[in-house]
Amino acid sequence: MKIKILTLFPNMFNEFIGESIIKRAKDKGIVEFEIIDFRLWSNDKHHHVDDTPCSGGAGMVLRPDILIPAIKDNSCSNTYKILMTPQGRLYKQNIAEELSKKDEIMIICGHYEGFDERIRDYVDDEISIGDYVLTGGELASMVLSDSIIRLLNDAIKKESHEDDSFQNGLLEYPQYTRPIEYDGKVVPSVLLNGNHKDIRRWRLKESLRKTLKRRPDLLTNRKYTKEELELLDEIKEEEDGEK
Ligand code: 6GU
Repeated sequence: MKIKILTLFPNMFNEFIGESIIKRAKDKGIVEFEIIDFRLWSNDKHHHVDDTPCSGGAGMVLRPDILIPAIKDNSCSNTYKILMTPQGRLYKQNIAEELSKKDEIMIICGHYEGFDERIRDYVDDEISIGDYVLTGGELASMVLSDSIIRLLNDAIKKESHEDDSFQNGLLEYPQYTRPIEYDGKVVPSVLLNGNHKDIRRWRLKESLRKTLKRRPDLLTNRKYTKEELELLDEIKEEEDGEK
């Protein structure tokens, strides 16, 4: 997959693409990055990219006559163009999965107060990473890239994302490692007895328990399996027993 990023702050990406799983994916040829400084599309003396809002108001607005040519010059019919904006659709794991199937994406990072509304007509998608305001789309574009790259074949071991939180619509089950006992707290015995059927059922149950407690909103439209319904009953009985 190719990821093109349009930004005014290309240096912000140096560490991001030079470390860890992202670097490994790049070295293995799973992903290719192109970081594009769209200030190069400004041809006035001071390389201005923004201007004051028409009819007044605070802040500066990114100019369409710079960003739109930069988008056009760096994309082809195959490029899925995404504008990072707090006004976009809210980013979720299912969108990461959708985007991970594309051959080429372009992520456009706005900065300052906003961009000229006409830019919207030149992109395929608008994405926000949450209900808060960032100073620019750069961090958000890294969030997108990271979550997409880890889904690409061979970027990480398949099993390590099959059980991820959200991948099956539930939060991930509790994880433990050695030592078996620490500060009087012990690893649940079911995880030590090597019975894979029991372990799988325990993990599903604890995923359900955690999701129910912390993120009940994730369960609103869930189509439960028969096993999940049984486990939910068990959880309810256990909680009632504790009261
Ligand atoms: Cl994509 N951009 C900015 N500037 N702020 C945000 C955002 C994006 N997503 C959430 N807040």
